[in-house]
Amino acid sequence: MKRLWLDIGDLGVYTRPSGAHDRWQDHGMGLLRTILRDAGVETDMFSLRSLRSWKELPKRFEGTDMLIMNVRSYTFPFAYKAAQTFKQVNPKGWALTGGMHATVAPDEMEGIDAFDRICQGPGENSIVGLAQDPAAFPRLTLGQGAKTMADWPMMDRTLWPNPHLKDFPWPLEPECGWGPGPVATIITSRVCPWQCVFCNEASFIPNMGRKSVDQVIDELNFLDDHYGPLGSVVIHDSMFFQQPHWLREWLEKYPRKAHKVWPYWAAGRSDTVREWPDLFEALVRETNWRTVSIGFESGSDRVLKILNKECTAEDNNIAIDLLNRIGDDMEKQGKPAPKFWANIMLGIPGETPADAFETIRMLKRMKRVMPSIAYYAPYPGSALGYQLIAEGKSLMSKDNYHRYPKDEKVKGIDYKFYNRLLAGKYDREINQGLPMPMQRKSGNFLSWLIKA
Ligand code: B12
Ligand code: SF4
Repeated sequence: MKRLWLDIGDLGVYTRPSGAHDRWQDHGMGLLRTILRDAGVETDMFSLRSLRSWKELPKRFEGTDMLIMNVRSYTFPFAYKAAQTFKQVNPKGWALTGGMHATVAPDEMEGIDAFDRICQGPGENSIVGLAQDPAAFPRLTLGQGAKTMADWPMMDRTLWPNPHLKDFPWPLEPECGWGPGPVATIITSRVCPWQCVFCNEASFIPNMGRKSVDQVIDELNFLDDHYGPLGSVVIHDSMFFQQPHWLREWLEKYPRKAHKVWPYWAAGRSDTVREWPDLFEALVRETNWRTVSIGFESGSDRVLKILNKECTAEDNNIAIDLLNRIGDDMEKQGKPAPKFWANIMLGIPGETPADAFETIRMLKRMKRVMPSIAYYAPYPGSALGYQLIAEGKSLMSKDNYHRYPKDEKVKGIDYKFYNRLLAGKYDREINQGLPMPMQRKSGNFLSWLIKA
């Protein structure tokens, strides 16, 4: 059987200059292709991102018996179109799907006739059987995962698509402004235990053990030896700053055992930074946690409550002041200062203009920041997403999940106001609530609006 794993993402990302975040490789696909290869099940690989137009796709499917895809909600429209094309070329072929969208929106997946098998949940212990004998499974099937990430084989990154671009250090990844290239993206933990209503991934991703610190460092050293020298690391965990005992071991071993203390990007929460400030500061200073991604989301307590963020505006300010202080001190010592990657959401149902002004004030408080601002998007899987979909207020559909930064995502939200806000049109009102030094920062944040 000739099997093809189709990597899905925006067309053209691997053929023309594109945003770095559109170019990240897919760990789900890398892991499952490694497991398949180790079991002797061959798969070819092709990336939609290497196409310039959909017209080129049919010939890529010629002679293929099975199409396999990892479908997330934001790639669902592409998976849908690719499967239809596949069926036109190979009416008797199998289209095998799994991934996050299959897990959280099985009804939408089942509505697409071209998907022959839809696997919900993790796929580590199911993918081999499914790829060998799909007929033995019902159309909608529940996958089996590993108990702990320690059981994952080290992913073979040469199974990722090679974009063949001068600025793409395959099988490593290009730098994106967070640290020098080549970059190694890694995942050390799988599930964040909090329950923010726009995310709450713990309700749809089964809990699993974290990779050991040694395993993570060994993998980085291996990548450095074989494909390096590595420039920096991106830790793709939804929540890196959890489990203090693991973090303490990382603090103790990473500077000592890694070939180099590569600077890295990783995510935390403001309430736990406030709870474990010494651990946070030591990680920033001693392990080169150079880009600190925090889901601040909002500067307003009202909105943080709507989101069930379980962080307060005060937690946010304390985390900001702490990193500002660490940064000032490191700069004085001639060292590069850590920066925030500040995740911010606007256009949240129930948010007032006064709340949104508080959010921009919070951003201006950060001395060194790369804002990552998104208009709230109601994803299935999340509690708020499911609610808005049920109420008919979501503007995301199977044809436009994959939207662009300024796209409108929820009915009844005044996006004109938000576009004006990000263009700095309300700077006077915002600055009224701020001390002088913070007022100076430019109020134009439109270019920081990201796809969401
Ligand atoms: C890394 C990451 C990214 C990277 C993506 C890199 C890439 N090219 O894949 C970046 C930073 C670009 C990204 C962006 C976004 N992401 Co993201 N991301 C993640 C994250 C943290 C890890 C993904 C990962 O690699 N997981 C590990 C692998 C092993 O898991 P996996 O891919 O799901 O695969 C497993 C199963 O799904 C299954 N499986 C997968 N494929 C198949 C196929 C078959 C046949 C079978 C049987 C099984 C199977 O088996 C695998 C092993 O168990 C997840 C959260 C998480 N904890 O997973 C969020 C997550 C996937 N992202 C999400 C979202 C919403 C986004 C954003 C919209 C914004 C945001 N909230 O972050 C943007 C979208 C950008 C855009 N519009 O293009 C949601 C998706 C929700 C959904 N309903 O699809 C998640 C779950 C986070 C969350 N809780 O909100 N993301
Ligand atoms: S938004 Fe962040 S803190 Fe909240 S559940 Fe998701 S990953 Fe965890």
